[in-house]
Amino acid sequence: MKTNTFNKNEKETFREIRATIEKYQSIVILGHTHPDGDAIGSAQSLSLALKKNYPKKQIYTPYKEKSNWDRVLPVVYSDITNLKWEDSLVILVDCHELSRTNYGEMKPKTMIAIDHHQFIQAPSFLYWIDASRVANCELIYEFLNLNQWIDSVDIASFLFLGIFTDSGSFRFKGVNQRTFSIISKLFSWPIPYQKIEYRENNKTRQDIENFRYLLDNVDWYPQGLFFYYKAADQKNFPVANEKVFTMHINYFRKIEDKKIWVFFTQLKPNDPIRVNARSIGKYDVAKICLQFGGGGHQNAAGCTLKTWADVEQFKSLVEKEWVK
Ligand SMILES: [Mn+2]
Repeated sequence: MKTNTFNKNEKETFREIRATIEKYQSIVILGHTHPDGDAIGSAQSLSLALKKNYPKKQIYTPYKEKSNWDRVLPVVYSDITNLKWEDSLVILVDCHELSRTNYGEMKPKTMIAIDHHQFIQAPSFLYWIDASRVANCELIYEFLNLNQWIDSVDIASFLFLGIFTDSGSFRFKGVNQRTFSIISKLFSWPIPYQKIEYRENNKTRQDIENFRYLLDNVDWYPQGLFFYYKAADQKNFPVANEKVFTMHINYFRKIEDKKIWVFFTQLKPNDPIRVNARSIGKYDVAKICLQFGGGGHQNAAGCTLKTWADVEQFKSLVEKEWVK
């Protein structure tokens, strides 16, 4: 069992991480694809701290997707025209495999991972992975705090962003005394938390229409529910991406006492089927997603399936899990 303290091993790992950073002139910080508040917050806060403390190093935070969070906080989308991957250190944040980023084909010289997602196989490079943390920004906080690098409102705000969003506004499993102790320290800076909260919960009329479609098409069971969106559904209700549905996935947390709920989304014929699974308490969806090459957390995980026959197989595992 993990305790609520930042232990000696963690300190050692973070010293090693810092020593590795010091060896490299060019550093690329990458989060996972479809970056959320935690992936953005982790990369941006770390980047700000490294830029300030190592002004001669080149620190890159490249993205292939824009984030809505740039309306609230100063997200830097780095130009990587002159970046030489083969000479660079890549720091993976909020993920621990290069294939989870938008730069999977690159060949960096070295990699480090700081993550809070579960894994089956540990990375072959230096890493700190702690699945007991509700947000990766808690780990980035520990690293920056150990080095006394939290020295601006922007760094504090990006760290807050990750913890606030990944914890579902401090509601999810993994929120504890340590979380609030970190938040309390971050609040010594004038964090624009109301702007962050507004952006997190702001919805457009289209979002509500998408939610209506979702509710109309849910397959309800006593222990949970499934939602399917197939390529053929584009005719009746066209959508650009799976996010239009998954943004509403946490709504089902408190419907009766559903244990597990899963969205299956396929946008075009023959496209892979994206799986987004959520659960409460002891019901473990990461375990199932890991079997299909995906991953995540006990109560929030995802993977990709090739066919609707795989979906049936996935569902049968869910139906075993929710009666346990
Ligand atoms: Mn995260």
